[in-house]
Amino acid sequence: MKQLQDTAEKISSMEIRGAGRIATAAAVALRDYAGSLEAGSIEDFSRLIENAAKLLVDTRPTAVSLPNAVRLTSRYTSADVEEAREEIINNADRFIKQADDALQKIGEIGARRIRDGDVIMTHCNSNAALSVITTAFDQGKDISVIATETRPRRQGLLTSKHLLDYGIPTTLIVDSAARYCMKEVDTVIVGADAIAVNGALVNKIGTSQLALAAHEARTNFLTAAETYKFSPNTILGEFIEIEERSIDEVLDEETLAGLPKLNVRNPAFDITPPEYIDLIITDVGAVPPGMAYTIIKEHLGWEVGEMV
Ligand code: RUB
Repeated sequence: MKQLQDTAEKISSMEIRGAGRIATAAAVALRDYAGSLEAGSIEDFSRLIENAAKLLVDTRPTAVSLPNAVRLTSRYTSADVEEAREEIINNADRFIKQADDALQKIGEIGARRIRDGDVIMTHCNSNAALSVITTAFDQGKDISVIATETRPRRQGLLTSKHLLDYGIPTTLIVDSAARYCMKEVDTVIVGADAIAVNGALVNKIGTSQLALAAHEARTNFLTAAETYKFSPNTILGEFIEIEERSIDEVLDEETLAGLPKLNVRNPAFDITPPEYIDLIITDVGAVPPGMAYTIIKEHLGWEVGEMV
C-alpha cells in the first residue's frame, strides 16, 4: 500500500510526469500491489484493486494513458484470488512491454517523416516525440531542434538536456517566440496526453498555439501518440478534462501576496483541433486524425457497452 501511495503522490506532484511514464508507473504500482495484497475472498480482492485503481486514476485528470493503463492492467476473469492476482501481474508486464515497444515503433515510423537537414520544433517533454527525433538522428540525418521552454514547469529544459546529451544541436526559446521562429522550422512534432475520437489532440498548454503558427506557415505538424493515449470515453461523448494546477507554479508566494486582487490561472493542457494536425504517429502506423475512431475500436480492446 505504501508503494502504491508513493506512486500516486509522485504522479500528483509531477515527480513522475509525461503521459507515457505516468501510465507505466501506474501499471508497475498496480502489479506490485496486486502481488502483495492480502485478501480472504475474491470480493475483498476486487474491492482493494478497485480502490487502488481509483487512487491512481484520481491523481491527474487529463492524460488518458493513465485510466487506459489502469483499466488494461486491473482486468481479470478468474474468481480465484491467486489466479486473479496472476492475471493482473501478467497484464501489467504485458502493458509495460507494449508501451516500450510502442515507443520504438513510433520512432521508426515517425523518423521517415524527418528529412536530412530538417529543423524540428518540439514543445514540453515527450518521450514519443523524442523517440522520433533521436531515431532520425541515429539514421544519420543532420537535424537540429528548437525546444520551447514550456512555462510554467519548464519541461523544455528536460527536452533540451536529453537532446544535447544525445548530440543533437538544440536551441531553447521562450514559448512566446514560437511564431517568430516558425519560418525556420520544417516540422513540428509534439507528444500527446490524449487523442479524442474526432482526432483532436490534448497536450501541454501552448501546443495549440504552435499548431496554429505551423498551419499559418504551412509547416508540418505531427503528434506522436501511442494507441493507449486514444480516449475510448470520447466515443460516449465525454469531454477530456483539462487539468488546472496550482497558481504557485505560475508566480511565487511573495509576488502573489503583493497582488491580492490578481486572478491567476494555470491550465496545464490545451486542445488542438484535428484540422491543424497533419499526421498522428502511432505504434500501428502514421494516421490522419480522422482515423482516431478506428484506432480506438480496433486497438483498445473494449466495447462501448462495457464503458457506459
Ligand atoms: C507532459 C506532456 C507531454 C505528453 C506526452 O505534460 O504534455 O507532451 O504527456 O509525453 P506533464 P510522452 O509534464 O504535465 O505531465 O510522449 O512522454 O508520453
